[in-house]
Amino acid sequence: MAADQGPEVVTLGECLVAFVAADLGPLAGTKTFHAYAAGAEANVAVGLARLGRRVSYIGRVGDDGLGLRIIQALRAEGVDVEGLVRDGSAPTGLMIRERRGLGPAEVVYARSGSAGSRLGPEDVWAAEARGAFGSARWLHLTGITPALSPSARGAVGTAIEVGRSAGLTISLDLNLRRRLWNEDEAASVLGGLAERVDVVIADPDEAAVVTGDRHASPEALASALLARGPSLVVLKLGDRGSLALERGGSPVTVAGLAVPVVVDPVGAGDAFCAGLIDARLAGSDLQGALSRANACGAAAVAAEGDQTGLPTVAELTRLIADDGPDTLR
Ligand code: KDG
Repeated sequence: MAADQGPEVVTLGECLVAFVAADLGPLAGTKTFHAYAAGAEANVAVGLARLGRRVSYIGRVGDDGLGLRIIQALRAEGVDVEGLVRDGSAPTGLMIRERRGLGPAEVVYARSGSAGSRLGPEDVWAAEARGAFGSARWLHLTGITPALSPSARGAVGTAIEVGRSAGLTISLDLNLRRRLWNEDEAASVLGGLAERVDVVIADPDEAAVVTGDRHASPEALASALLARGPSLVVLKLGDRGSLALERGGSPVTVAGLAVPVVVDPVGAGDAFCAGLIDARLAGSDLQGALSRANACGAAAVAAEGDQTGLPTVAELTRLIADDGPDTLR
């Protein structure tokens, strides 16, 4: 693969089809769902592709219509899906979620034993053999994948080894999913992974699970995570924006963009990661990277589905400038 055409970013994980409630209200009474491609790392991949980055995605979907739907959706976004295998031995994983006007929305997974959970080290080695890591500068991982199965956890470890020897910057979004594993196991595995990557991204709740300090301030949480070994820790603070702490530096905070109507909050963190990675690849300082990341997160929650609102470069530029008209006509 020629370096100027190969991926700049590699990511891996489980792609799902998300059935998102069409209307607000409890799942028990929801009649209509809209289907979207989802999965944290796939969301990041699409976010980066919309920002003009070349991205390669490694994973498995079932050899079924839903798997095909995911492959077609990612391909249409320009994501390299050569490493997204159709595995005939298991179905594509599903996520069903309600939308609420008030209070947390319930998520139901149907992914145990899914094709995505069969991801393994061999999938990473195959991508490496195809040259996917050769041109790349960044590897993005999340804490969801190691929760899926022993083989998926192995794939994450292998990706870190391969990424490290290829000289990539490696980011890990802790993405704690309490429906996939218990907190003690998550804290131990995610804490171990945080020691092996360059950039750790988390929200305060996830950071507290790993550091064990539930009463610490965001600054103290970032500093405790930094002590684990990464050179940069970034905390997502929701509508308060974000905070970054680099080794040897002082905390940098950037306020979030006001979002008048939150249509669907899921996927904001992945959009944030896409903006952050894109900005760091472009050489942005922390202030600029957090602004870009915050704006991507805000854009994502203003539309239904994880990927619908991920901004293009032009949309992001208008959003950050915030001095244009209400309507473009
Ligand atoms: O961050 C969004 C993800 O939570 C969603 O797309 C599904 O990957 C997913 C998960 O495991 O929760």
